[in-house]
Amino acid sequence: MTAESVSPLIAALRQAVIDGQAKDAAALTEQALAAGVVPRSLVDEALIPAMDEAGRLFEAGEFFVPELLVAARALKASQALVTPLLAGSAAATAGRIAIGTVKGDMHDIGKNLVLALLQGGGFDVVDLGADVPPERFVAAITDDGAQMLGLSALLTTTMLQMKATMEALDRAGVRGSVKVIVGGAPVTQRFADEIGADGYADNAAAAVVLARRLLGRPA
Ligand code: B1M
Repeated sequence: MTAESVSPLIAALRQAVIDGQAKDAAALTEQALAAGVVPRSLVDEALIPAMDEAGRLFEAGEFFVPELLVAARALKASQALVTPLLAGSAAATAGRIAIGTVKGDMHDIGKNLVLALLQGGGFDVVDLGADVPPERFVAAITDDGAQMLGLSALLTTTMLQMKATMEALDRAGVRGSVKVIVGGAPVTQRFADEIGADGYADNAAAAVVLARRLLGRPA
């Protein structure tokens, strides 16, 4: 298969996600994978651009929450097929990381991508899910043995919960025993510095590099 023959598949997958056609998205993902498309390019060239376009349509008043929800469902139908391939078969020896989207925030697509690539990078990853309260992040250290926490936020309102989580770690006396990385569309390096996080990554691949560096693992 040539690049010319697979690009219509990628374009069709992108459109199926925007249109919220979950069955089509799954079928096109299978076809693209069978045609030899690298799983990571499906994410970078179809899934992320599709959600960007859905967000643009939402901002333009052409999409409303129901359209975003069906687009997210279609994306997840594709993501379910791609994620195991992203995760690969690397042995989980690089360290234990607990990751979640902060309290009040239901966006979990980006968090799930970060999780998949961390797993692919050999980390043992505990998925805390979405809408995770600060106390649950604390418990991930005391009960689950996490050496690193990953906090994701997609809303300018909920990113403040990252600060609340840092404060909860301080109060519980566990801040010194864990590294904290943060990310998500509204989050910046400057914000990460302000709240005292150990690191910020603006995409999933960068999060893996950052986690390796902070946990002292070879790049
Ligand atoms: Co909402 N939403 N949403 N939404 N949504 C945004 C985020 C928004 C920008 C849309 C817009 O207005 N253009 C806007 C936020 C505005 C703001 O705060 N500035 C918004 C809004 C307003 C809302 C609601 C308030 C809408 C409403 O109800 N009126 C509501 C809030 C609900 C809540 O959380 N309490 C809401 C709801 C939803 C849905 C549930 C419908 C759905 C989410 C479904 C789901 O996730 N299960 C949804 C969606 C899909 C979006 C958009 C369209 C797409 C988000 C996404 O998945 N992107 C989004 C617009 C946009 O971003 N273009 C939007 C793809 C994903 C791969 O990217 O998550 O950025 P992202 O992750 C990247 C990086 O950021 C980074 O790596 C990832 C991969 O490279 N990263 C990390 C992420 N986490 C990281 C952690 C790390 C490191 C890197 O370390 C730990």
